[in-house]
Amino acid sequence: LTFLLTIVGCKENKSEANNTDVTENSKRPNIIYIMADDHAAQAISAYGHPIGQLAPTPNIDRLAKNGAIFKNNFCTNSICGPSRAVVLTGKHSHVNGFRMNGDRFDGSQQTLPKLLKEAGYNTAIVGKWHLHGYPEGFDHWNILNDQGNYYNPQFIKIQDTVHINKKHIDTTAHWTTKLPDTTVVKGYATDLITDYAIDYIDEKKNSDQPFFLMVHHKAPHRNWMPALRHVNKYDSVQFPLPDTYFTKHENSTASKEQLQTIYRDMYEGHDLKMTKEKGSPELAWNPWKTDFERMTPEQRAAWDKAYQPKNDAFHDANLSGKALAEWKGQRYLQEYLSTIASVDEGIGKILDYLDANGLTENTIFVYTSDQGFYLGEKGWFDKRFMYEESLKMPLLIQYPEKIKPGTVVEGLTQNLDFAETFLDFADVDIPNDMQGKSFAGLLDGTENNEDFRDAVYYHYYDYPAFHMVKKMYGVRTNRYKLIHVYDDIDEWELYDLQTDPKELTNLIDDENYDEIETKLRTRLAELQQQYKVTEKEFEKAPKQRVDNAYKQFD
Ligand code: SGN
Ligand code: CA
Repeated sequence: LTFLLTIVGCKENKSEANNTDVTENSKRPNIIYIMADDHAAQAISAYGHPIGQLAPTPNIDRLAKNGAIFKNNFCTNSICGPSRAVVLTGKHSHVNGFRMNGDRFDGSQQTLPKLLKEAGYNTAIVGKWHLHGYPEGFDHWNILNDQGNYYNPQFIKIQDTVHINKKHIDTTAHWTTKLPDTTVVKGYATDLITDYAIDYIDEKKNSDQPFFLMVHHKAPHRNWMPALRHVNKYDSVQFPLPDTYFTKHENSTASKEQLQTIYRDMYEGHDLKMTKEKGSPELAWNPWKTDFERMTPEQRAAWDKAYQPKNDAFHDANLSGKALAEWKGQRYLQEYLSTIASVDEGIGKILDYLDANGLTENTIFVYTSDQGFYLGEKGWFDKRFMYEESLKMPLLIQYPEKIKPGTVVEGLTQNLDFAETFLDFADVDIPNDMQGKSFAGLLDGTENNEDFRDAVYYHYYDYPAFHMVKKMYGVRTNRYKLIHVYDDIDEWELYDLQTDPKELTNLIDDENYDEIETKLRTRLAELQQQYKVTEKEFEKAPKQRVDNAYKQFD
């Protein structure tokens, strides 16, 4: 290991003993990294947004109370697989090679779990993987097949593939081409993943070896199916729809041309659980039947019993136009937030388990989401844009040994920094080729928020694809954001987050901002140089593909 580290180089050399001496291990912190899928900060009560206040997350909030809440944590590329690849490698998408969801993660490269494992940690992942291929660098894993399903999901365990790798399947194949004999487990995904996490901790709790456990929920990813115990949870709550719900997207072509508008693009059956007609449980537009057809007859009956009265009431109301669009926004929020209820309960269960077993003090407990999410702002769901709702990732960390209760981190941090921060806390050398920066100093109070970072770099590539959000890259500072949208258009957007936090006024042609624009362009170019961005990153998709995609998704 030392030899390897010398070759690749380290940002800061920790003592060699720390990497090899197992007696040191008992003092190293355990790391529990919990990442939800598409959990918006607006939907976590500790973040103070009105939606979160009406659908509180008391257990996630415990982390803010006992540890730290991050107010300016950003992803580098707002989409699932790429965010996960950044977390695993501490490198931007163009360096780790996973730019968009269809890509395949090169598991042979250096990753956080591999580094921790080499340094004496036991490593594990349970839940969503979504990087195609199978996890490497983990002693234990039990992952959802592809995106996973809420009810009776299919899991793939390490044992399955050890066997499979040798005998049956081509591990370079895409997930969906040939599934191994995986296990369909009866139950609800969020609860199962929580239980698997606790089983693993329970097994490791008396070991001398510290552990690193990644717990990746499917929830609250589309199609937002709550657990049966929560199907009526928010029926009588009126959530505030954002005042930008019907905005016209005056000066952003990408915003105009996206296909992620709640009242236009959501599937009435599959997503909004609307029925075809009064008195019938038959779902309206439901193109991917498998989410519902996999339920047992008992589960489905309980589900229909809960939804029938509210769906019948909807038919009676006979809504149209704006009222219908607003109703859909309400239904979406009810579904999304009641799906989160189980995630929050699961966090509570794990925290209680740690408390009861004396593990809390020496465990770094992280809660985050792979990116932000839209809860009706600008009329949208999903993510992908470089605007705040999608760019910001919630992040809360509890670590009693190093973090004072009630710490608020305002510095500009990123998922790019996670790997380095964990290595830092675990006292493992940080390789030079990682592109983030440990924010441990912001947590133990040895570093200033203002000095941590002045600007973050972003690049989204997944176009043409579902939701048709155009390719874009840009820079965000404390106050401003400059975005270049490219591919079938070439458009720049500039926002002043202080005067226009909802990013509705594109200032790119405003002369008063010329000087700021020039500075941002310079900073953007510097960041691209620092992160080793090459011309190759700005390739355009063939026009034919774009046209076909619009036909397919529209
Ligand atoms: C699915 C969803 C999309 C979502 C992508 C990516 N549709 O395709 O709405 O944007 O995943 O999400 S669904 O109806 O099939 O759920 S990601 O979090 O995996 O990147
Ligand atoms: Ca996601």
